[in-house]
Amino acid sequence: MKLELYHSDHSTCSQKVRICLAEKGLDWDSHVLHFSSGDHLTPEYLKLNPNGVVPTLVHNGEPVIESSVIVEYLDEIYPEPSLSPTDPLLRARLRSWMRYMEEVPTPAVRVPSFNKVFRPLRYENATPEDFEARIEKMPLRKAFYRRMGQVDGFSEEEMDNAIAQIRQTCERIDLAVHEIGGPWVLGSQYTLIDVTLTPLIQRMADLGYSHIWKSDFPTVVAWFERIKSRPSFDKAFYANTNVSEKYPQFFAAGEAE
Ligand SMILES: N[C@@H](CCC(=O)N[C@@H](CS)C(=O)NCC(=O)O)C(=O)O
Repeated sequence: MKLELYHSDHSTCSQKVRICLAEKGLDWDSHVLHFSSGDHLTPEYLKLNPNGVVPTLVHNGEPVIESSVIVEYLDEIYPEPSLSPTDPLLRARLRSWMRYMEEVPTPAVRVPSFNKVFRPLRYENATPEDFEARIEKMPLRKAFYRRMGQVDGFSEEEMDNAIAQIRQTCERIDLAVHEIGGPWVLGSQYTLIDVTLTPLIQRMADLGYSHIWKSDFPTVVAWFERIKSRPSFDKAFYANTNVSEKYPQFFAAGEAE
């Protein structure tokens, strides 16, 4: 059984898979891709992942793409320790949470991430022609990058909307942990939704937005402390996986957490 992961140190979708691999205690071969060098858009990589994004898991030579699909696949082929409930109703709740996580907080987190770090890092010094040529090569997200723009970044309205979506996510985590009694989102079992929400909350903390949950949602604060005390957290967030650490030039002193 050979597992290879094509990933990026600071990509939240890659971090979701690294946490899952760590929770399962699995060994895997690492292939780190660098977006600024276009590693994710080479013909060889596009054969593995036609979407031109990370992560991609290769299991015994077979590629599996999409971070949520990858963590579910890992949970099926390595069922112990299990990261999904057995009860059908709880399984339905897990799937609903996974859809919500993909539809709401995952795209929301990209907006402040690109405004603060990735747009200035990757595109500020490119010529407009180079920016356009790089976007044209992307199988997905052409519209996302054009909406961002090379110079202006996402609008204030998009930023406000993204922050409201993260706030709603925290409200729902708070409600779930509070009502069901925790300690995890679905109750007593730590599951794939705790795994996949972790890098999103961590990125927001890293960008300096932890006040969103610290001001109103003490249950989220306590849930995230429990998350961070699991050994899988430090394994997935090794050195330089937080953007404030890797790209300190975009942060004021004490801004990130
Ligand atoms: N739905 C995909 C999204 C993957 C994705 O967006 N990955 C980002 C990093 S988190 C990426 O590769 N971005 C490349 C780029 O922006 O050019 C998944 O969950 O695997």
